[in-house]
Formats: sequence, structure tokens, C-alpha cells
Amino acid sequence: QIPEEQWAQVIEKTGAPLQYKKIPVAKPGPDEVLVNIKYSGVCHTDLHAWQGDWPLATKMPLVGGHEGAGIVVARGELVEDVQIGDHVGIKWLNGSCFACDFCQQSDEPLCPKPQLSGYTVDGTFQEYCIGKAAHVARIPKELPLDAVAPVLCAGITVYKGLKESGAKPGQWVAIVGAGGGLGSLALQYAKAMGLRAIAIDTGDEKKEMCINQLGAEHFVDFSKSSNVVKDVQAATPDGLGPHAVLLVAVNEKPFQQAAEYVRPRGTVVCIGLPAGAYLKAPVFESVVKMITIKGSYVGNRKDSAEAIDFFARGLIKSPFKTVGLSELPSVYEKMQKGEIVGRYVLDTSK
Ligand code: 8ID
Ligand code: ZN
Ligand code: ZN
Repeated sequence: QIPEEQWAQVIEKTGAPLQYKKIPVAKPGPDEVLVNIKYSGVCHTDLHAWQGDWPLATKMPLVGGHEGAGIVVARGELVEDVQIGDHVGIKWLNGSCFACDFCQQSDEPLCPKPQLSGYTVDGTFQEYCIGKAAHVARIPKELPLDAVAPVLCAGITVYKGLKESGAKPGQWVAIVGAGGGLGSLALQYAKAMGLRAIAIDTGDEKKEMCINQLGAEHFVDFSKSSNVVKDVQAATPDGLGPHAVLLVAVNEKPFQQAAEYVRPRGTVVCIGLPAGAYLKAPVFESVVKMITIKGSYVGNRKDSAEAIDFFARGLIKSPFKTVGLSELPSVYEKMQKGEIVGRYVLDTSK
């Protein structure tokens, strides 16, 4: 039984207090499914959207959220390969055109006309959410929907970023922002992919998690270290620095620092999206070290399926805390202060 109304966290105006209230349940269009979201992760992107940090407008009013795991309860008449009762995930890329040059090559995150969950279409901070059937992530029924939720953005994104880094098994990767949502999953994916990880973040709680729970071999505390560049390089056995750097911090400084400590021939992968930030690297060192600096943006449908498969095989065990959907404002408050260790997941029934 699908209700007429449901609880949602609604943004009426950029930066204005969230409204936790009842809104109508939407009806799926011909190529869409309606998903009863059970759990949704809270990504820092949701905070950027609420605050209007980026040079891309959101719809308004807006229901945020794009790490939603739930059960299909209705579908449009064109949908064939997703059944009612299937477990699926609503991810950042809610839909794409399937006709453009990028979609034709399964590079759908680069589609010029994408639908973005919790940004240009309503997202997963509600009990019932619409997704394009071709884009919902397939989740095997035996997987817990709370633990798999963070995989739907954080997991897919860092898995793709690690692939884009070109780092090979046995090589070193520095994860900058390792104690946050993307970072904590990045440590687990790195380990599962045979990479050796250096975690960079701050505080004893994040250090403990990175080293003891997530398999990082070194932790560099950026606020305690007097020389982050030296400390990161010293963490590799020959002192020449990591083969790859994954930047998932929400701060401009490390984006300007990574080129200094990455190994010659190494790759810096930019993933975090701090407001108004610029990349800066010394031309001389970049040239004579033959460095690659690139961006990486979520993942396509195949990357998504692979990232979920790593989780299904028990390789990704990242800590998360669960609170009710009604408590989203307090999660944003902690996130703003950098106090979240791992990920928060919202239970939409509370
Ligand atoms: O497709 C993409 N490119 C994509 C996908 C998903 C998310 C990009 N993102 C972006 C988000 O929009 C956000 O800008 O990645 C960024 C990280 O998202 P998150 O992991 O959800 O954020 P978080 O949980 O708040 O973690 C951020 C961590 O960075 C650390 C903080 O301590 C926190 O643990 N950090 C900061 I702030 N400054 C740092 C520094 N100088 C730092 N860590 C190391 N060095
Ligand atoms: Zn996200
Ligand atoms: Zn397209």
C-alpha cells in the first residue's frame, strides 16, 4: 500500500532551515520506478547543495539525498527489467539522456543533460523517491540496506577514483580526508584492490579508525604535522611518496599540496569539491616529476555494480552511525565542523 503522503526533509530556500514535513508521494513516469527508501547516507555533497556552494543551481524546493537504499514499490509501463519488490539504490546520477556522445560510451556521468538526485530532482531524504529504472543500482536481497547505502555514492566514487588513479596492487595511495565518508570507504576499497594506504586527516578518533579498523598503514595528522609533505613521503619505504593521491577533503589547501608529495610519474585524483577552490601546482616539479593531475566524478552503471559487488563479497566494512531522517540538521552540524567519523545513515521511518 503506497500512501498519498510521506515524511521528507525539504529545503525551501538555499541555506534556510530544513523543513521536516509531510509532502505528497510522487508517481513514477513511464521509464521510472518508485522506491520506498529505507536508509539514506548523508554525503557532504548534500551539505554543499543546501548551502549553495557550487556554480550549478539546485531545484527549489528541494529534497536532498543521493545514497538511498530501498525497495521498488511501483513502476512505469515501460519498465521491464526491474520488478516490484527488488532492492535498489538511488545514486547521484538519477538519470541521463542515453543519446549523447558520452552516454553512448557508458560515460554517463559526463552527460550534458543529467538528472541529479537531491540536486536537480528530489532525492532520498524522503520515504518514497523516484529513479530512472535504467539507472537504479541493483542490490542483492541478502545485503543490509543500511550498510550498503554509503556505497551508493561514497563507495562508487572512491572505487572509480582508485581505478582512475592507475595505481597497481602493491603500490601506495594517499587518501586525503581519510576519516570522512568517502575517505573511510576509500581505505577499504584500496585495501581490497591490493593497494597500500596512507591516511591523512585529523584527530585521534579518525586515526584509530583508519589504522585499526580500515587497514591504513600510516596516519598523517594534518593539523599536528609540521610538514605534511615530508611526513607523507616518509611514509613510503623509499621516501619518494605515494604513487597516487585521492583528494576527498573539503578544503582547498591539500589540493595545492598533493603535487608536492606525489611520487614522480604519480597521479593526483581530485574528488572533493570545496566551494570556490582552485587547483595549483608548481610547473617545474610537475614537469620534471611527470605528474598527472585529474578529476574523477562518481561512476557509471558498471562501476556502480562493481562497487556493490565488492561490498557483497564482504570486503568493504566501513563504520556508520544510524539516526532518524528527522535528525538530519544535527548531522549537517557535525559535518560542517568536520566531526563525523565515517558516515551517517538516516532511517527514513524515524
Ligand atoms: O564524484 C565526486 N567527485 C564526488 C562524489 C561524492 C562526494 C565528490 N564528493 C565530494 C563532496 O561533495 C565533498 O566535497 O567529496 C567531498 C567529501 O565528501 P564526504 O566524504 O562526504 O565529506 P566528509 O565526510 O565531511 O569528509 C571530509 C573529510 O575531510 C577532512 C575532514 O576532517 C573530513 O574527515 N579534511 C578536511 I575538511 N581538510 C583536510 C585536510 N587539509 C582534511 N583531511 C586532510 N587534510
Ligand atoms: Zn555523494
Ligand atoms: Zn547523455
